[in-house]
Amino acid sequence: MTTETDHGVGEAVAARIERRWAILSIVIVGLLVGMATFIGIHQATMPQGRVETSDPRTLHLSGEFVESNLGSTLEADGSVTVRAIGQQYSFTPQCIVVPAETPITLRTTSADVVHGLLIEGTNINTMLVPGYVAELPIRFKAPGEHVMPCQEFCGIGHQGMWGKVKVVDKAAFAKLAAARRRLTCVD
Ligand SMILES: [Cu+2]
Repeated sequence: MTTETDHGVGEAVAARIERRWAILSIVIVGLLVGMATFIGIHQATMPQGRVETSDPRTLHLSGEFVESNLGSTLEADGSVTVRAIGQQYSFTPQCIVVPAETPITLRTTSADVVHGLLIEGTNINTMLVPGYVAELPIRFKAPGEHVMPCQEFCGIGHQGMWGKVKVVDKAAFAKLAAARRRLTCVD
């Protein structure tokens, strides 16, 4: 049987535990708010690790994104660099040719508005922002074809903005690369 005093003691214990939990939850909320504030301020005040810019107004005149420099290149170390641009409403080159089982660096930018670049069946998915270079590493396991749609609404012709990636056998690519400096699969 509980007495009056027992009841009072129990109530005091319950109140103390309740207060402790209340303080703990306030501390947790405070900690999270503090973390979010710190991360937000830190990100806003620190420069990003690596930002590469390009001038969309002179893209076609000079620099690495001039038309004659677009497409795939076999580098001296055996890797491949692909340069492409997005513009309303196509990619240049329209069809990218790359070798399988090879480290590939994709370097892209936009000549006008924001576009998106997605290679179906891979984790390649980036935005092409005018003024900035988007660089991504890719590696294809096997030869095949992948569609490459623009995944960012970029205007009235957006739904027609598609490209293609053709992955060929490593030896076949080397043969193509021996004949031409910049490769594409556009006939
Ligand atoms: Cu687009």
